Amino acid sequence: MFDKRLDKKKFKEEVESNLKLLYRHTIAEASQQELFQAVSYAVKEVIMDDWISTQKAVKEQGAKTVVYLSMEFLIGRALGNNLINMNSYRQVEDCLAEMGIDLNALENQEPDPALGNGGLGRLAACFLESLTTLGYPAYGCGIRYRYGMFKQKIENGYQREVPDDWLKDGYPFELRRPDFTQEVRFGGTIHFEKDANGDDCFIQENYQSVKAVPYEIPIVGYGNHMVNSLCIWDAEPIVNFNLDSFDSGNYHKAVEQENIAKNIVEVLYPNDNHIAGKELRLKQQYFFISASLQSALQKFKKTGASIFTLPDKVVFQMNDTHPTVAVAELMRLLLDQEHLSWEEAWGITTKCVAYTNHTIMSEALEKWPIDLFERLLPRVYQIVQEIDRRFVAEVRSRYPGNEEKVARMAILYDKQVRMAHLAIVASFSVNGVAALHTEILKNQELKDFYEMMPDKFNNKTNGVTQRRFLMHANPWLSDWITLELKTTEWATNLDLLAGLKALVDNPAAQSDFIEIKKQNKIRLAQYIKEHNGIEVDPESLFDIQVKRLHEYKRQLLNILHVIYLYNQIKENPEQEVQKRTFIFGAKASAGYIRAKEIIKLITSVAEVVNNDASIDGKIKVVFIEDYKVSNAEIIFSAADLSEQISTASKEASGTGNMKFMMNGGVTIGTMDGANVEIVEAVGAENAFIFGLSSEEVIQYENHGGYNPQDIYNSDPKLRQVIDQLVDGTFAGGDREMFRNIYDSLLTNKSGRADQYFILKDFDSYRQAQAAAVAAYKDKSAWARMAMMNTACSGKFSSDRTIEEYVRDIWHSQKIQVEGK
Ligand code: T68
Repeated sequence: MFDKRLDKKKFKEEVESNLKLLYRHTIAEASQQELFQAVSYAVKEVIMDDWISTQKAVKEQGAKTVVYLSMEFLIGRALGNNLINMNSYRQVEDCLAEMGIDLNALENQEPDPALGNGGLGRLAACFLESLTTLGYPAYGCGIRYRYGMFKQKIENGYQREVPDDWLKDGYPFELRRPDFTQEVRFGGTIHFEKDANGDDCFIQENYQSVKAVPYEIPIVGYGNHMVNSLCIWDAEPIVNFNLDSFDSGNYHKAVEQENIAKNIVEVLYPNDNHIAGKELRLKQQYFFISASLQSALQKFKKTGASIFTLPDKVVFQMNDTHPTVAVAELMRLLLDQEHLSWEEAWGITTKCVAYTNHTIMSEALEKWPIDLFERLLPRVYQIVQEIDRRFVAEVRSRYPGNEEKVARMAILYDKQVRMAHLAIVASFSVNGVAALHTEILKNQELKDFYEMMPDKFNNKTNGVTQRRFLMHANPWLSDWITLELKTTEWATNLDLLAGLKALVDNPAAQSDFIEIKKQNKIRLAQYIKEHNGIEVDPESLFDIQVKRLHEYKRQLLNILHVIYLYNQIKENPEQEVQKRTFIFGAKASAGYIRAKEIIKLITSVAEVVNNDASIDGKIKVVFIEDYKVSNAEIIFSAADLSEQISTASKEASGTGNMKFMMNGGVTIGTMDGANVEIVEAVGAENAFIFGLSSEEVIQYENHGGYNPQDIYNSDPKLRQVIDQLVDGTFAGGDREMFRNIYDSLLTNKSGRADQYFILKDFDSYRQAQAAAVAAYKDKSAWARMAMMNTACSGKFSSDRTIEEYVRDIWHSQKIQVEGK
């Protein structure tokens, strides 16, 4: 049932009135962007009612609120998804069509808010959507970056970063809330004095401060009238910019304050799984955490409840260590503003904060130099010192004489603040994001902590929302599922997809499934033609790897295998081969040179392969520019093969793997992250698994690696591929262009040779690829496999993940919202 408030006549009037109000235009005069804005405001108008009712219901029902603290929320476009969740997509689509407006074209006018890097930020967005759909009061707290993740342009095969000016036309779904402004202070000096009541009181002087102004974005639940909020903080100068001032001292001060504020929220750091350790980043962290916690405490205090009941009403979930300064900031507010004792404040804090770990990559472990931390956050640092002092005393009493353990576990060590240790010590829950990842945390990375406090540790395997990644991304498959299952209930109960298992051997169902996949491949082929100017054949096997570019994710293994295939085809021109299209999409962090070299290699191989008439188009290689949430939705649904080929033990979970699976993509992958659970759910016969296990990788790593030269010497076809990196084949004769990549595989000039076991896994990958292609020949068997993947993907809904967080960590309650 569509939302009655989006009645066609009313909706049309609303759009017309918005166009007039915003632009003094009629429908005929309006540009596509203006139409997008007017339609979005018309939708927002309806959302507002539910937003207000939700606020009221939360207050009245007094349920516990989940506050999800995250530096990143990769929310993607809102218009289409809001309509899906309001059960009104088709209704509005028809209504607009009658007005001569194409909803799909309007959706493409929306900026794709890229306030995140990759999996971690997208997970936060899926979680907010699931929390809302399931009826739990929650809000996300983050940063309103002026520029989000950069836009990627490929020029001459190289990545160029272009600023993402997502706010340039105005973002219709946000709401500025100046009434809830907070002040955040940096630096200065502190001392304590007695106040009028004789209480100790901390005085901070000569500090810099900025105003934190919240903007709220509605998060619309599916079919339940619930609307939670994502609150993102903007920074503004605290002094008023007085242009009439002739006092140049004031003028400069005002400009300076303006710049300090502007800088903080200027741009998202474009690194995933890597920490640059810049002062501005710590400023961003403290800025949004201090604002969020002050605001949460104010809201709580308005209810009049005793501060000691805070843990019954709020839980702060820290999305990785980036928000971990929350531990000390909450202590500061409880000590200095609420005047609690240390024990009282610690008692509350440790019942309110929980921590999710997303990586074991050592370069992603956040550590701040103490001098920087202390200079920027003097009072917070004092508190961290005291937390560390008490914790170290506890470790010493538990493990007398074991100073090595103390050194390994301390929060402050080697002139650094170890944020993960601070998070673990204070949190009542520490979770990994897939079963294998959590085991590695417990047995390797965080072993000391697990031994000392085993009860805190738990696993929460990631999930993704089927409303965006199936219903919105793949309307054809969604309609078919609804038809076959005779219900739309799978929208909120993805386990129902298991009902499709009954159809996997049914020839008619198989051919429907194949036809839907083909339509999605045609849609992607059109996108590729339009955006990359490359013609690809929708009849070919679509083999897709889309994710951030990182050495551990091994896009290099994939492209080396493509080179191998190319060589084979050239050597055996008569041999029948399966036509294949290898599709890549990946952004590299701006400063990650090796990752950028790998992009150049992929685009260079594409250039040669796609233009070699002698191979008769048997393989094509496409690098999709600017991989982002909006084109991801088109990409996942079009895959035959889903590449999940990280070095085992390195990918904490992965979530793209789940999006492909839901859409009937078959995994070719290693036993890493959530792939393990995907294979467990779908059966090993419905996936192509290869490579070293995580135990084997860890074994090798503990013994200094392995010798790739042995493999290079014993596998002539692989050797040919590696040699082609430096014989100019893919570099127009330039032998140096890919020298660094070559060296990284064979020598240990920069660290361990072949650190990510590419040569070691190559043969096994080649075999898995061959097996996949052989399986693809049998259309019916392949359709069965693909359908099994969709049918078994129920577990990977973020609804399941959220229910587990609620059951084991948050203990929050659902609320009811009355729709108008
Ligand atoms: C990802 N992490 C994991 N990090 O790599 C992925 N890092 O396996 C997992 O599925 C996903 O988190 C969700 O749990 C990231 O995406 C970052 O983006 C990041 C950002 C800043 C600093 C460090």
